[in-house]
Amino acid sequence: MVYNRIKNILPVFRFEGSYMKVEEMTSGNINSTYHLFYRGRGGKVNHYTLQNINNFVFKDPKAAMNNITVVTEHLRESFLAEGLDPERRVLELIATKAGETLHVDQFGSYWRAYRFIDKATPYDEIVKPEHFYEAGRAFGEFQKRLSDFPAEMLVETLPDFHNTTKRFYAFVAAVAADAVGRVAEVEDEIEYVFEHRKMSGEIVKLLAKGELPLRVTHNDTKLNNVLIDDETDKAICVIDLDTVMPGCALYDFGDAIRFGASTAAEDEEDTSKISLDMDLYRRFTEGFLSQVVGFLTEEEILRLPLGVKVITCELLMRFLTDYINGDTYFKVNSPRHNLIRTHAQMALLDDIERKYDQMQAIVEECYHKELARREHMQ
Ligand code: GN1
Ligand code: MG
Repeated sequence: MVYNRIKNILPVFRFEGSYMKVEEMTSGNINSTYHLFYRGRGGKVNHYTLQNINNFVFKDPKAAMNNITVVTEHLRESFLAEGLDPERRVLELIATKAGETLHVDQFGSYWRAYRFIDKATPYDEIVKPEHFYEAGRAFGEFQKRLSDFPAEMLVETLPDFHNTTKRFYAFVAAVAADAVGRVAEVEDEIEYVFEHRKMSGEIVKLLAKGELPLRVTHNDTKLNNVLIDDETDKAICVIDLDTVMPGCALYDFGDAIRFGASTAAEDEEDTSKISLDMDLYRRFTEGFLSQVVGFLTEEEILRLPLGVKVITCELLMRFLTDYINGDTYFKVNSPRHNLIRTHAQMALLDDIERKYDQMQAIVEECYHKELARREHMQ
């Protein structure tokens, strides 16, 4: 039972009221997340999020928590400076009774808690197209609010997270090791990765040459990492802040499109259902550009479509690497899950390549519209 997994952890945190129930939230691929309900004063229900941090992935959970603390403080201040209430806009950590943001249990497992933002939904897929404009606006705004954040205050919790060149080498090493004997059955997929090798390293090269800048970015911009208010249908809060680190704006744009503008789930088995929805692509682009024009360089903006291609290839490599390694990183619901995810990314990447010129044209068009809109406002 879910309750048994967390019952010893509950008394550790400063949750207010009496425990009512717990629901497991299943959409994340890394951490385990629980929604807690407490009966507070006057019968009011207090909601909390409790998370078990995957410390196979996050080797230094303390550093990750320190990053989250300073980033959420910065965001809170930035909202307050504009007279906006941060309560539903920024994640708020709940401390332990000892005053810590992190609890280590008797098994050496790491736990943290947030105030749960209720009446808002992290969607796994698009149900209303306007939500995707909102997601674009929210992720763009997130980068904008962190554009004056001192990056040196952040520890790189997952070094080289989007370094696709190193991801490629890790993939090659996995193939060479063939730890669980799966290589023979994925020869075509391996060849596909080799065919895309050059393209996958393009952003890394541009960063190294200084043609793209490093910025503080979210690095995991899946649609379900932004909360949409149930009443207003507006994006209110960007969540899942473990990967906030110095990164590249193109990856945040790219990963959001990869996940949210695909016509099917990241693990859809029927690849004939998978394509890039250009209406959704345009909506996200409009939302994103409504925020980032002004602080991203023109070069970054015009190169945003490259982020979509590269990040889709990155995830393809990561899923395939994990399949070859015997599913040690991502949560899987069957032994084929990572292979299914790999095939889905291959189908999506094929479609992205077919539509690439169109994607580029849309970014240019939206950029010029946004510039014109701003000029008009002055
Ligand atoms: C993981 O935990 P979740 O589901 O938000 C992963 C992302 C991948 C994503 C693929 C720390 O994110 O990088 O894009 O799965 N997070 C980490 O679904 O590796
Ligand atoms: Mg995550």
